Amino acid sequence: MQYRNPVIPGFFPDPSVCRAGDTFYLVCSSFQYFPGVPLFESRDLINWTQIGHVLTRPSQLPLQNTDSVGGIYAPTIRYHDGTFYMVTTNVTNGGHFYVSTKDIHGEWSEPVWVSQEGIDPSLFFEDGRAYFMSNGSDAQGSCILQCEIDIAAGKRISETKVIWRGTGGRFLESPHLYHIGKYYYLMASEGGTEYGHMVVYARGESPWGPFTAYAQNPVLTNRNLGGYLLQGCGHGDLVDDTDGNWWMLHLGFRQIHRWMMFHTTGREVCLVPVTFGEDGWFTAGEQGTARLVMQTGRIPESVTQTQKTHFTFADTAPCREWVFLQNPHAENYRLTADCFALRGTDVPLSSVSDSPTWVGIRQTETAFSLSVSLRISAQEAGVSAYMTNGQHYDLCVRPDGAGGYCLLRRAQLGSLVHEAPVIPLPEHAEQVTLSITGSPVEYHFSAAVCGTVHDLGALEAKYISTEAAGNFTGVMLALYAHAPDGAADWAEFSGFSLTVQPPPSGQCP
Ligand code: 6LW
Repeated sequence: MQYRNPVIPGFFPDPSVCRAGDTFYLVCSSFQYFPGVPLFESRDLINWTQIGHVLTRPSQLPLQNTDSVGGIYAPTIRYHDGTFYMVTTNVTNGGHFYVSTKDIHGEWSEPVWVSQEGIDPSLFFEDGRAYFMSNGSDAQGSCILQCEIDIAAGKRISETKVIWRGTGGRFLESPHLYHIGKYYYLMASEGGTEYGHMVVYARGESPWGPFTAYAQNPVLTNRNLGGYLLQGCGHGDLVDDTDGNWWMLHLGFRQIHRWMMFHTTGREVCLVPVTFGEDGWFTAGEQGTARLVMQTGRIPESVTQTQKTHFTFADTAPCREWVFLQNPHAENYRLTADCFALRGTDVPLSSVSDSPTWVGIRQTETAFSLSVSLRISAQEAGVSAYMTNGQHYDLCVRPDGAGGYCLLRRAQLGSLVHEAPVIPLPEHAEQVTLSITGSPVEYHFSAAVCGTVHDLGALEAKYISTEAAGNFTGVMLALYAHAPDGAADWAEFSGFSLTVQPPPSGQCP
């Protein structure tokens, strides 16, 4: 059969995967968003359902002063002895920690903090021991660090040692250790999470090494596939299925055009088969690359890959698809299946020192159409194609300062803020329907009020891309309210409709 990459589209970076019986579980990094660490479930590795988040309470997820390169970095999920563990780093507030649960559909524990340098912590369990690794550096350069911990107490019980120095690529990160057959395999990434990204590995006969690098590293990279839409492939984790086949879940992103090196939909989750040779070395993907369309004989023809393409308030949920910036102020949200009511505060969208009234859903494809009705209220309220606090395109209604209201389109591109067009609304206007239509290269804005449709023009996608913003996240389609003078009013959004159009697989280069 054939399947399409990404298997999870949209901003879901740094995947880690485990299997419990015949079910796979996957987690991703989440940076400044609350709740944190999206959690997915799958039976076949190509259809993933988001079952919630791992970090659902502010006590697990302090996000004060967190921006789009802060907060929650790459997590690892492992299943050991009936318990799930998720370990990650809150780079802004606290460092490495892990949480655990016996009920994957329930709540997770309070965090247990572990002090060790670096990012990208991982766990490896064997013979009653728990090994904790992360990336790090010393006088000789980048390295993978490992110590043994008492998992119940969260205490380090051995000294931290350097176990590998990688193959010389920059940003050695995302270590994971596996014991498969005769060898311990240490897999990691190098090259950075952009166009030079790659997966490398080494093997040894003990969890402490010494490790010998695979001679054909990198085992997976798209860095030499110029003009190919899927780029940045790296940061992977291995899992075996119940037939004994090995797979790698890894991140990749899709350029907006084959000759435009920009991406807006974030780092996404891809899947490639992994094959062990008789010599015990493994290969991954199609000759070491990940493709938008993969052929495999390992998944039965009876399994079909599906993708959710239509989203409404009724078939999505706050804290599942819908997330907040930093730790939200709950008193400013009334979210139901019919209506999202938001009460603005004086915290603007550009803030990183506090949480604005903002609720967003991922843009999972470059081609989409969104519309929502807004009941006009005494504050600014609208929709935003939001990459970071400094890079967003907004379509909103706000008081004009003379007792009326105006409709406007805003581009915030770093310190450049452009508000145009600004269209006065009729005095009796109560309701406006706001629309954004996305194509790979632009966002087009329009609004309908009192029977008139206003075309507010288009803005280029590349200016709010990750390459322009310099962030680790992807575009969120958000509803927001802002009351600069602190007016306490409710902006009511209803009739939300978001339809995304995956590219036809035949058109993938
Ligand atoms: C993550 C690191 C990386 O922790 O980017 O792609 C960092 N790899 O491994 C942030 O996502």
